[in-house]
Amino acid sequence: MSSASGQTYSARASKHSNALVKRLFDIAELKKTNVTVSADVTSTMELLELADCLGPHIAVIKTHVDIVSDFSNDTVVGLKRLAEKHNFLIFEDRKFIDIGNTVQKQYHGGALRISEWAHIINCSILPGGGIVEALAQVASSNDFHHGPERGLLILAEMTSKGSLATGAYTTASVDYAREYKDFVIGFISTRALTEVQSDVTSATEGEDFVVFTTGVNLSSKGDKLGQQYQTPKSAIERGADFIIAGRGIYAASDPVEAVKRYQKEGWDAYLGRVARTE
Ligand code: 5BU
Repeated sequence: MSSASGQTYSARASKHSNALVKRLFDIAELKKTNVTVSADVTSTMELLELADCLGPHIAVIKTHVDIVSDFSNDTVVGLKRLAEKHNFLIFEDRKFIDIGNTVQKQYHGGALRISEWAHIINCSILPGGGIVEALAQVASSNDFHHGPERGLLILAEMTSKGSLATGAYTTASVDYAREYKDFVIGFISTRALTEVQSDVTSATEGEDFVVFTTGVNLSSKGDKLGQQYQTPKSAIERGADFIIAGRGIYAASDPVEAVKRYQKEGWDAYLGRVARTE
């Protein structure tokens, strides 16, 4: 596990050079939560209701706005208002995966205008480093200074059965993160990756990429379409800094009671990890 993983969120915030990561760690520490809820609901009303009732217990809301059937400016205005009210960040799980010229248009244009409201986005590095460069150009463009602070997570591993995001692909994800470390804030992965051995790059002093782990569920081992789950505790012990849970929270009979359980289990596991490293 990386040395950063053993430190508190506030220690990491105080040393980190990226303003968005500082803010993320500050939110975690202030609200005592490392939960990202994956709000995979299909209407604006459901999305905003979830964001409002779960807001006090989460650090980040993860969206798939392309599944929201009535997506409009109201969706964005509502989400931004609730992000301010409850102090959480917005992560659009769009998984960009195309040539640079196309992803630039997908990131800042179209019906979704993701760069105007999402703090965090993610991409696969299957197309090569050009995708990261292209997204970074949009994020730093003068045209978008009115938007939020922005950062990218590289999709380094996937939780679905038979995933091909392994081995050389995962190692290349770490290489690209290091190459574009001003814009890449971390990884979507099932574990900490800083000790991945690469022939191309090596960790720099104080390297601190944030690990978001999907496929987290307290009561299920997986679904019928290949999703594979681990518990919040296991995810944090393997190096997750933020646990991402969807159906385990929003499909529970009482989502607020559920998010509190994920919050407690995730936070206790984080405290345990930090205590073991002291
Ligand atoms: P679930 O309901 O907790 O299974 O939802 C998981 C969410 O995380 C869902 O939005 C997926 O699109 C997302 N996800 C994932 O499950 N596994 C991955 O490897 C990646 C994303 Br990347």
